[in-house]
Amino acid sequence: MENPVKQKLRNGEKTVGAFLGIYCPELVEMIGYSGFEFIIIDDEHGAFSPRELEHMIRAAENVNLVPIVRVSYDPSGIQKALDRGAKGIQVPMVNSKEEAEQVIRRAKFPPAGQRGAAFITRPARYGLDHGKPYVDAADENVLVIVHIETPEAVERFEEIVGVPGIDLAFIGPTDLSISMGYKEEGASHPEVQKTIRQLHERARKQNIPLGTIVANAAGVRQELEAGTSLVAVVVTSVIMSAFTELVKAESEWK
Ligand code: 3PY
Repeated sequence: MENPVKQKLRNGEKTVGAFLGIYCPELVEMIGYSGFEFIIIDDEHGAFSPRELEHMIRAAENVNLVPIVRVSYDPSGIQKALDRGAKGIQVPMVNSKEEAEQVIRRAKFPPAGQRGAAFITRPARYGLDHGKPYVDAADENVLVIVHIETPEAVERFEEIVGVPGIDLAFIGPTDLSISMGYKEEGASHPEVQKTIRQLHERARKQNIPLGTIVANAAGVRQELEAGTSLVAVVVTSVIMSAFTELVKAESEWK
C-alpha cells in the first residue's frame, strides 16, 4: 500500500516514469523492467474498460511501477481508478480552487473527502484490509495530481495548489499552448515558455512539486535541470520515433 513516488516527492527528490494510453499489460511490464519508477495510465484519451484498467494496474504492480491513472475530465473516474488499485490519480483541466476541492472530495475518505468506502476491492485485498488502518493508509498514500493547463488555472495557481491534499501540479504543455491561443507553435512559443518558467518560480514559493510530459531522453534531462520533480515520458512518442528512424535508415539495408 506504500507509495514510493509520493515518498520521493515528499523528500524533495525527482522521479521519472512513463505515460501510456494503450491497453497493453506486456508493454507495462517492459516499462517496469527498463527501470522507470511509475506509469501514468491515460484514461482521459486512452481507451480502457474498467477491467482493462485493472489489468494495466496489476501489470504495473507486478514490475514495481507505481500506477497512476489520468482520469477523464469527469471526476467520477477517480473512485473507479482508486478502487481498481491506482496509487495516484491525475485530473486534467482543474481550473479553480472549487474544482481542486472536488478532486479531494473524490480522492479521500471522510473527513477530508467523500470517497465511498468498500473493503471488498482489490486495493483492500478483498477484505483482508479494512477499517481505519486501510482507510488511513489509502488517504496517506494516494498521490493527488492536478493539471495546470489553461490560462484560468495559471491565474489561480496558488489557490489551486493551496487546497490541502493536492500533492503535485502537472503542467500540460499541449493544452496550455492551445488554450493560450498558440495552436501553431505549441509549447515552444516564447509566451508559453515564459508562463512555464513563471510557474516554476511560483511553485517553488508554494513549495509544491511540478510534473510534466516529455517525448524523449533530451526532454527528461531538460525538465530535471529545470527543476521538474515528476517527468513522464510519452511511450507512443518513443516508439514512433524509433520506428520512423528505423524506416528512414531503410536505404542503408539494401
Ligand atoms: C498536455 O500536454 O496538455 C497534457 O495534458 C499532457 O498529456
